[in-house]
Amino acid sequence: MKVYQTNEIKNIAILGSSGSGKTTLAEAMLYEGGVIKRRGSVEAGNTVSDYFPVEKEYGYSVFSTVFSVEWQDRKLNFIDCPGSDDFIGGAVAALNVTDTALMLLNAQYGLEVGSINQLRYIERFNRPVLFVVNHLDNASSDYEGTVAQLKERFGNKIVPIQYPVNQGFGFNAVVDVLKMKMYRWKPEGGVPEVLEIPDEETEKANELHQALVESAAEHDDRLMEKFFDEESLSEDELRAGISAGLITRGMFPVFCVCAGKDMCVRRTLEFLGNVVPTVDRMPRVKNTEGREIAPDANGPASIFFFKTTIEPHIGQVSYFKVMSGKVREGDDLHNADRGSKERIAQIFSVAGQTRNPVGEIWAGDIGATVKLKDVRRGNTLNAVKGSDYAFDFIKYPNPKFRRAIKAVNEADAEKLSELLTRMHEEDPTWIIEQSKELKQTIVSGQGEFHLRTLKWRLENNEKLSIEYLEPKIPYRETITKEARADYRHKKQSGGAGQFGEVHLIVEPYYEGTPARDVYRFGNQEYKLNVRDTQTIDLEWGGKLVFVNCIVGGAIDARFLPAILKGVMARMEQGPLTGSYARDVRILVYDGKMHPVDSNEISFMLAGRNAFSAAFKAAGPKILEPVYDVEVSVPADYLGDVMSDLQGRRSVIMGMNSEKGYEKLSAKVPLKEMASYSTSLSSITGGRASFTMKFASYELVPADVQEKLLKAYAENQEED
Ligand SMILES: Nc1nc2c(ncn2[C@@H]2O[C@H](COP(=O)(O)OP(=O)(O)OP(=O)(O)O)[C@@H](O)[C@H]2O)c(=O)[nH]1
Ligand SMILES: [Mg+2]
Repeated sequence: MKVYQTNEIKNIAILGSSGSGKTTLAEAMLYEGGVIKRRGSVEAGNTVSDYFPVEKEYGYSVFSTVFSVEWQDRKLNFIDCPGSDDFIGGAVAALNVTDTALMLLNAQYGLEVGSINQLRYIERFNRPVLFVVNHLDNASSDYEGTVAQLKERFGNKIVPIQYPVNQGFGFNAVVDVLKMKMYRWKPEGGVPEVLEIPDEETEKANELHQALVESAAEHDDRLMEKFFDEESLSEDELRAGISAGLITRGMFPVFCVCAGKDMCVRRTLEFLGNVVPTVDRMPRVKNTEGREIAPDANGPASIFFFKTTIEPHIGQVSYFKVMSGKVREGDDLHNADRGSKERIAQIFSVAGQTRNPVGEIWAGDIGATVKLKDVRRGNTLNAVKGSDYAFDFIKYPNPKFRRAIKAVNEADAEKLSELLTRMHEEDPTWIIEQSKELKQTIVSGQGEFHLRTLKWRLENNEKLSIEYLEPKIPYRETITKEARADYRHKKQSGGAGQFGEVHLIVEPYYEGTPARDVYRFGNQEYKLNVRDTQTIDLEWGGKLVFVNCIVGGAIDARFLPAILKGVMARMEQGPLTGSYARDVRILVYDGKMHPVDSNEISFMLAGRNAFSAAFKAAGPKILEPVYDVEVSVPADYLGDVMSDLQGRRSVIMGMNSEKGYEKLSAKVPLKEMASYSTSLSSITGGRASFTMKFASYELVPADVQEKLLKAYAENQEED
């Protein structure tokens, strides 16, 4: 492959809901581009893009796949992204390193929830969009309905460039109103006949052509002037106008394909080659410092790694985009994120798992390399040591589904944790947490299916059996009123004795709670003398305020840290259910020592038990994590989704409509979100989606607290 210059390179993400035909389109493009000699199919499990065993097993994409097609002196780099929401991570990474989004729509279903989710990301990245309507050979294909949905959402930014003449079974022709020609294919697809537009189509074609001319003229003043003078534009002028409209997202052209039959694929490649913007025409990216970096081939060499795969027989394959300069085989580069040095032994242009060596690659281009020592996804390598070129800007969506994971055979535990780290490198939305608190390894992902895929890979690729368990909930404990307690720890039965007595008061503590020094319990008033206050930010959230009010040397100052240690031990394993405690103020105001037997352990135990007793007397409550949940659902399912949420102890916070979809926001306890993704998809037939984000800790209702205390007590008995 020749070395392509920055202004000859186009990076395109192929997006669209699951089943819209992205992988099939990729296959047809590779075939028309001469990269493969025969087209494979998803059904046969022999496509270039879905080459992972799990993808062949399931019959759809799990990972994004990079491939390139050389077309009319342009290098078109594509990333075929998985369409399922569960595998959204691949699309998010792709959108970070590509410029144009090719959104494939299934003419049978039009704008699906999957397409709308991805459109939100595309909007967030402000990417130019080309809509391509596929499955036109399907009996229930509805091209007009699909375009109408697009217009309802984007108004007159939607500009059809083609329309099918005979959609449905037997589809084989489109009218192209940029070229003002009709294209017709033989059953095997490929190269079309280019024909004059038949009479019965001319009126419609002219109407659409006029709309295209007007829209193209809108995006370029020079063209607008020409349009006012002559009311028409040449093909090249149309292309220039469309290109300008694409870059500003003022225009979303609509194309047609039948990927399954390889029809209109060449025309799409031609349009991509001629019209969508090259890297150098796109807004500049910013480095992590916010400084704009030009994709300048004469700049310092800098490459950003956006994807990793682990492949049999070769190990880690790292995919990168050249952010600046040129990279050659043999270059030594510096890792801006990890400080290590790397030799780029080989550089490849890729098509799925096929890698073709290329000696050199320029700014804007996408390539791959292997056998790197210490590079992770998100790292940047620079020719200049200490350069501020670093680009780790990929923000993956919050997880929505979590499970505890365990190797069936204890002996495999270590291997499992190594494999999980590797899987996370391949798909960063598989989030692995070794939770000290829950004493579980928690795997979080985008949905039940996402985690089932992980299980499939571990069991089939790595021959390691695992099981998923209910993840525990990271509850918290706190108190709701003040209480006083004292505890004497005494052990004086032979050998080294132990003695320590601690008197303390506890009360709830929140930011800004005023300090007090007078407390009343029963008829007795306690006037305290604050000597020293320590405010501790607890690693699990919340605060502990430890106040030393000891007077008259009742407890020697050297034992205060031991008392605090004892208290912290109980804060780490709360008195109610062994969960972390938070937001408590403790005032140690009295105690007793023994001249010989008092030591650290004595006061640690006395402190812990006095605190425990006071805690239990202070209206102790359990807190649960509550999440902000936002559900996007078609209006006709709103009622069912609302009542389902109400059955999950949720508080509905608000609702607003967004073009045929209702957006519902609610606060829901994590406990009630366990398998929400599965229920939501069964309630709405997969036509809804949601996001969830930790919001706060809230008191659990009394009945829930009761159940938790009972379960904990039963557990204690069993141990
Ligand atoms: N009839 C018909 N079937 C098609 C067409 N394009 C794709 N298909 C079929 O639709 C199914 C889904 O195609 P894929 O290419 O896997 O779809 P995808 O968009 O990659 O799906 P994900 O990988 O899940 O995102 C397969 O069975 C294809 O054979 C088409 O133009 N016409
Ligand atoms: Mg696919």
